[in-house]
Amino acid sequence: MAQALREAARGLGRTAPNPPVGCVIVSGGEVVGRGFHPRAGEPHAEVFALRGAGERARGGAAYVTLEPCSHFGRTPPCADALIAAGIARVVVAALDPNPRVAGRGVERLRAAGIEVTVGVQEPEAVRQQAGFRSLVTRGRPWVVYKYAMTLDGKVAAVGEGSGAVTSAQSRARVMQWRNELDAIAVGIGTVLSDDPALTTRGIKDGRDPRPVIFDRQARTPVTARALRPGTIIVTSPGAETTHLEEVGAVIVRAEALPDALGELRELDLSSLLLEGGPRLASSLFAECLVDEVRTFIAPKLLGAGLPPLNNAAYSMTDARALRDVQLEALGPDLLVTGLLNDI
Ligand code: AOF
Ligand code: ZN
Repeated sequence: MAQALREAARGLGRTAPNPPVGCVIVSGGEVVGRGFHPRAGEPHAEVFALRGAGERARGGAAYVTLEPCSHFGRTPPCADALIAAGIARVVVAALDPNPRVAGRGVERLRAAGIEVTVGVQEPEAVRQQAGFRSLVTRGRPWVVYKYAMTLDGKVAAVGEGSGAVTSAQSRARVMQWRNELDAIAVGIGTVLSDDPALTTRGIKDGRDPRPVIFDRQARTPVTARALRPGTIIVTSPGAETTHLEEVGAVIVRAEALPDALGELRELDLSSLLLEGGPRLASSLFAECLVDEVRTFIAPKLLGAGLPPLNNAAYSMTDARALRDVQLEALGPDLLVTGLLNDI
């Protein structure tokens, strides 16, 4: 299953609104086929793994990170393909929350006499599928707030634009995330002060996340580096956006943040990497719309500067505690990740 999860990861950032899924087929004690779902509309992971295995699939075991589907979508049911190939045993990490599947894939396999085990490495799989699961169960993308701060909790100096807080190693990790999440979001303040490009750099076969600029009054300059054909501008219903549409921006109009996120679902964006600034993050946090936090802490002191969140009116007893917290040392920096909402 660990290998199947690694296969699935190859599709991260490319499959929405579908999930990233991986499949490994084992027969006679060796791996005879592997596959992953590359993008919506293309065959599912099981199909690629079965193709690789050919006749060797007969009597073998399939390890799949998501319950094999039982429905006719853009592609035919994987449960039927596994049955037809003579697979004897199926090991599933997580059930599919899609109401068109939701346990029926497993039922179908069992009815055909296949031994099915569910729940192997389920937490890892569910976390990998957070975007897809969020779209299906909540109708909005999974929101990850990433920020880097000094040891005294500042993300930037007062009155200064960008300026790296963390080491090159930490910044390389951010590039991996940009490659793996569907969209990257910033507030108009960050666009005006830093003019970030919001691209993925230094990753082999990397691709750029879709830029999303939260810009209530449509103040994004047409010269902004993040503005390219397909860049999404989230703005208010009455804002004048002709200049932005002329350069290929996609305009999303919404009064409230939950509605804006719902609109991003319609654009097949399942995950959002929120990279600043504190004002947008604070608004999303206040409405419990930040699902996951990824925080770099650099061993530096600034003395004064901007905090990562600035509007929280919580007392310490009301502090939002992260779940499933993981710590990792990255060169001189510490990376802390955890969940604020359930997947
Ligand atoms: C699987 N294996 O690799 C994936 C699955 O429109 P379709 O035919 O691509 O179906 C999409 C749905 O199939 C998706 O919403 C999810 O429920 C499931 N995805 N299932 O057995 C896969 N990607
Ligand atoms: Zn399928």
